[in-house]
Amino acid sequence: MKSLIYPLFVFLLFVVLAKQNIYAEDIKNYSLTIEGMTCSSCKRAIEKSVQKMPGIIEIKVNHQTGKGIVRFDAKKTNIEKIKKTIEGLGYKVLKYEEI
Ligand SMILES: [Cu+2]
Repeated sequence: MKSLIYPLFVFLLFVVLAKQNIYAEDIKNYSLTIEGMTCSSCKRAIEKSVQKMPGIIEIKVNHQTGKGIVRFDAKKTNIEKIKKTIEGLGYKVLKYEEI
């Protein structure tokens, strides 16, 4: 019985590491250029709505520059869905680019 513990441990460690690796490959970062933000309420509205979407890890936007960065799990969402959410609030996504 004792001789089984070590191989089992190695196997489980391998499974965990393999899963993390796959996970890391699915994480995408995009830069955003958004038109229409005029104040910090606009910034908060966008960040709050996008953050609620499944698969979003982080979103940060700047209402002064109109720029933003979003980080998400590509298995759960995509940039088009994020764009739709932002545009559903009344802003326009002029440009997005994977970084
Ligand atoms: Cu505003």
